[in-house]
Amino acid sequence: MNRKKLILNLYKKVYLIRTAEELIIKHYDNNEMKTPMHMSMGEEAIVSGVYTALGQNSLTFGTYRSHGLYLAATEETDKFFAEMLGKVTGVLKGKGGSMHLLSPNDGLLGISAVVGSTIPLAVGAAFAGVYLKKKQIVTVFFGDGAVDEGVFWESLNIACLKRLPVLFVCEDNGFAVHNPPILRRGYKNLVNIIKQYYISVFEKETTDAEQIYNLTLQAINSIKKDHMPAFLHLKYYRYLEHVGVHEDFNAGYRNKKEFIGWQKKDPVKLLRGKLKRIKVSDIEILKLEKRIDKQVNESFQKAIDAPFPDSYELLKNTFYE
Ligand SMILES: Cc1ncc(C[n+]2csc(CCOP(=O)(O)OP(=O)(O)O)c2C)c(N)n1
Repeated sequence: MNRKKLILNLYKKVYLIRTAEELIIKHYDNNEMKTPMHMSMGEEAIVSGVYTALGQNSLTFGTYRSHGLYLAATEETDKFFAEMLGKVTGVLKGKGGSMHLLSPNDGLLGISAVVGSTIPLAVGAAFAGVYLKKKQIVTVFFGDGAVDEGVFWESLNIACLKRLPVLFVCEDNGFAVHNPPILRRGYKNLVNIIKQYYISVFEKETTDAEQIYNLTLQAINSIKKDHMPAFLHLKYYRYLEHVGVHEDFNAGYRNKKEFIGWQKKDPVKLLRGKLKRIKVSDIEILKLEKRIDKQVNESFQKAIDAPFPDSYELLKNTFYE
């Protein structure tokens, strides 16, 4: 892929994620969406950069904060908004909400509300892939809070021991809800500990999706070449409250000054600036943005107009069926 095409592709994803979430913010307080919202704002470069680098044959798992991952993977918004509104046309017929998005056709196998719970699933999927002789990398996204769960260390251990093709992506926003690592961990530096395992470690503090794309390519190459898992540690700043669509700088656990610093390198603005620097015309950028604005608005309206599931749907796809 040439550089212009790559950056346009990345921009398409980050802009889509941001625009879709801005629409959620606009409507959320009207109480049309009954699902809790863990917003991706601030994190767009990670999911877009990593997902673009993964290639077609890969499998992915995420967390309850995965609007961005779903949109980066699918670039579709009809089923996305319908799910947020609990409509029958949604990803899971309106029964899953924001914390249960998936798209197996795009390799996105699942996300979950239970912190850390998709990490062993990814390791299991990688084990199955090796057993079945599929040349497949499995990527799992998780927050820095998930690292405080025992299941993370057990999964990491078995992936290293069995040299499984897992790409662990730690999206580190520095908080588990409101708690910083100093209140949660009896050790100093996460990455230093991970380096003691048989795993290739990559880390960068950047909001530039192109840099994250390139770092992910390096991680993927190392998995293929060394037959070892890889660990990607990426920092970002969560723009909004832990759950919900508002800012929470009055909550006392962080301050707005920091946020203003991160906003200067906002992933969407940063990539837009890059497009201009590589001489993509304003017209081309605006055309792309307008197309996405239209897609998002039309999808939202379709979701509003769609019916709710019938009550018999409630027990379908469950053990009671
Ligand atoms: C097993 C489990 N324990 C606790 C919770 C409650 N909980 C929800 S989110 C969260 C913090 C997770 O932080 P992190 O993994 O860093 O993800 P972030 O929300 O920052 O994206 C906790 C403890 C949960 N959902 N699941």
